[in-house]
Amino acid sequence: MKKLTLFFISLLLNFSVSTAHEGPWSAARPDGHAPISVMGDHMHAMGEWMLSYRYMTMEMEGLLDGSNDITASDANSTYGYNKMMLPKSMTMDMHMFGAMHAISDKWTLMAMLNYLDNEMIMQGTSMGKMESNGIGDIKLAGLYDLARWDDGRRAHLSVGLSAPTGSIDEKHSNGSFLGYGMQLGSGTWDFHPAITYLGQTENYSYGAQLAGIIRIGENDQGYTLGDRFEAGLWGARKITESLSASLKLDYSSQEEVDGSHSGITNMQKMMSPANRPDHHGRDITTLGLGLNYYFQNGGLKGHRLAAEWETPLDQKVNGVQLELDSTWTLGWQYAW
Ligand SMILES: [Cu+2]
Repeated sequence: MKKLTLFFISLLLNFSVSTAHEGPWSAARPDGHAPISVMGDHMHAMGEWMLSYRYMTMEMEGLLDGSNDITASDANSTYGYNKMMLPKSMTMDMHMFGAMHAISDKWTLMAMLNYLDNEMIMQGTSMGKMESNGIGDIKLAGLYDLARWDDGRRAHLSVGLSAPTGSIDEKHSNGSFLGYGMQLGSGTWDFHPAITYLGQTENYSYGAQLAGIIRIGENDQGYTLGDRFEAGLWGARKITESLSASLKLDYSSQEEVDGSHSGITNMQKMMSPANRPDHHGRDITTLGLGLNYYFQNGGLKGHRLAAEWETPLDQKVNGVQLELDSTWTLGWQYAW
């Protein structure tokens, strides 16, 4: 792992000595798209369509109090939580379907629909698994071209809105409501602004994106998920005409939940942090290593496959929460 990280870092350092790009930014290369975990990274030329599918799986295990590892016994003695009811691990799987269409060279429209599948294992085996699955919040966005320079750089703005199509009424098999992290949507209409900057040279590319999620109002259950801010920075090296490798650094910060789910009882709140609004949201910095493959010839010409693995460099949670271990994103994209 250490060797691989050094390899990617040396690739990025090499960047400064590589030759300058001739002509404008181009999507027709493997790193013409950002690492697969980045959303809304690119625009299309007028009339183009793109379909995409991403599978994202997030693994969480062990408890954190702020940025410190703690045991279930620590959480019991500090916060009075029921040891058996504390979460032990969680897997969040997401199937993400996307479509893009450029109605002009200035505007690309984007639609995204997610299907989520969550599973949480508790410390005590008697409770069984907590599970939830179903569609998430549908998101529509418009990407607006801000600038394109002749030397391979460009920038665009994104304005998006998600609708509360994901359920916030998910329950455990015993009939009690599941905690905030196991619900499938935010329950609110959310505004998603973002700004993206991209650049290319002959063999390298890089990008930066600032993005936010701003919740509008309060949902039907009387709470609002925390607003979110994210800053991503990545670089990629074109290895062949079809393959590129990438390195990404990402920082995100999400606030705690405001209000309280009307179906979650005070007893539930006392037993587990998963049911407490103030024990949600975190600051996290991750490192991502990825590969993009772009089919240039044959029957699959124009198709893209990509994989990215992300792991935290640093994380600080609000209150007591599960620790994020790693995230894998696998994706397919096809534009015509
Ligand atoms: Cu696209």
